[in-house]
Amino acid sequence: GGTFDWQDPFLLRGQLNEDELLIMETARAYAQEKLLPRVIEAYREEKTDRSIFNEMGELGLLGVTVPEEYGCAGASYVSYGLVAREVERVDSGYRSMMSVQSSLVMYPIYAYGSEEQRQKYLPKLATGEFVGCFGLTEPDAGSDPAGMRTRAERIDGGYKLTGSKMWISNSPIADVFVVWAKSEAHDGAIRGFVLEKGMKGLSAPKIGGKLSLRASITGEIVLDNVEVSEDALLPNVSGLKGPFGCLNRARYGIAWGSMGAAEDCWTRARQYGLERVQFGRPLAQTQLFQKKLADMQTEITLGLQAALRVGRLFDEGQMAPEMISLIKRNNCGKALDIARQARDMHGGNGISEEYHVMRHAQNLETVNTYEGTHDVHALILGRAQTGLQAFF
Ligand code: TGC
Ligand code: FAD
Repeated sequence: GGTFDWQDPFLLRGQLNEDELLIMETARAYAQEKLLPRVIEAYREEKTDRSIFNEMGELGLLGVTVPEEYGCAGASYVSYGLVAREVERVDSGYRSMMSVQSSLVMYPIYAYGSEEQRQKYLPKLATGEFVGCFGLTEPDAGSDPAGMRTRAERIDGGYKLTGSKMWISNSPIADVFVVWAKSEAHDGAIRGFVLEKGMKGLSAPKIGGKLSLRASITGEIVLDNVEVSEDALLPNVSGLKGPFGCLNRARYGIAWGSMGAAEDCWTRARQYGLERVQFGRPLAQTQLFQKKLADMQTEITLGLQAALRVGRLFDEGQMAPEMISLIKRNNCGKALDIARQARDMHGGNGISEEYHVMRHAQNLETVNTYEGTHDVHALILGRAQTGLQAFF
């Protein structure tokens, strides 16, 4: 017979190999010991701590799937997912900082870059000496990135970039900018460019007033006739499949990460219910409270098992993007529901920063929206099963 572990009903731990367990424990210890103690103030003050990149880099938590020859761990996609889960157990914004660096900056430089670009950027992005950002979204092109206006014009020896990007994680503190633009020299195809802080005409003003993801800095990218040489172009990809190849990886990580945030909400709600007494008994001894806990446990167990399955397929080279849409959409939507429930189960205390659940709920509003909204992923899955395009 088996034993039932309420926190790990399907014995997920037992499905991980030694390397995966080690990287998970490293990430968990770092997140709980170093990130958790500073998150309340970072969120309240809307302050992003740049040194988090250096700390994560030191532990090998940046670009974990990139090969060792570039200073990275060369680990599995399951390992990457486990890191995302542990970091987002503390805060979705911290996971954002990590996943943009890993999946949206290091991955495209590795997968689409020249050997010189790899050597120049990857080791420093791996240690956190460089911070990266990824510019796809624009003020008038979010769900529909094909509608972007940013242009690369051919000039002598290179390109001139013009346009603006909106809602870009890490951009105000970034050293390296992976930017997507329609390139006139390539028949208007979308191409990737690697820009560097300090280039003439390049700026990245911070977007203030966010009521979600406040520990992660977000900005614009303004390209005012930025001139770059030929070696800024990512040579080995053309078209939307370039940025989408990066998004597949980030979305996969978010499917794991959102479950980490949900687990934190669930276990905090359970603990609160055991301690809080009303009507002469613990809240956790009421049927409604237990039903909510059972629903949370069920959705988290299923969501994590699904993420692990897709991670294994990823590592076997069997990943299809629709699988990722399925788990990104499901896990983010369920995590948001769980965070809102946990907030409610804490009563008035639930709105206070010291109980953490309201912060998770606010963060998950962003997580459910970025990297393809909940509804955009429904349309991707709808198209895949009907063959009918419903976007436009
Ligand atoms: P569509 O016609 O479907 O495809 C155009 C080309 O792209 C290829 N493709 C993919 N390739 C690899 N992986 C995928 N997932 C792919 N999806 C599409 C496709 O094969 C085609 O290639 P080709 O060679 O035939 O040209 O494109 P569409 O314009 O109809 O797109 C529709 C839609 C809605 C699915 C898509 O545009 C979409 O996913 N929209 C959502 C946009 C989005 O996710 N933006 C994210 C911005 S980055 C971000 O949010 C970072 S936050 C991170 C953080 O802080 O953690
Ligand atoms: P819209 O596309 O305008 O969508 C608005 C609403 O309309 C949504 O509910 C959507 O589901 C719905 N909708 C859209 N199209 C359809 C349709 N065809 N049918 C039915 N409903 C539809 N982007 C980057 O490039 N890099 C980053 O680092 C980055 N970081 C971000 C960080 C934060 C904090 C936030 C909030 C966003 C970030 N984004 C980033 C942008 C993010 O990817 C976009 O916000 C997201 O893709 C949605 O685009 P939009 O905001 O333009 O919304």
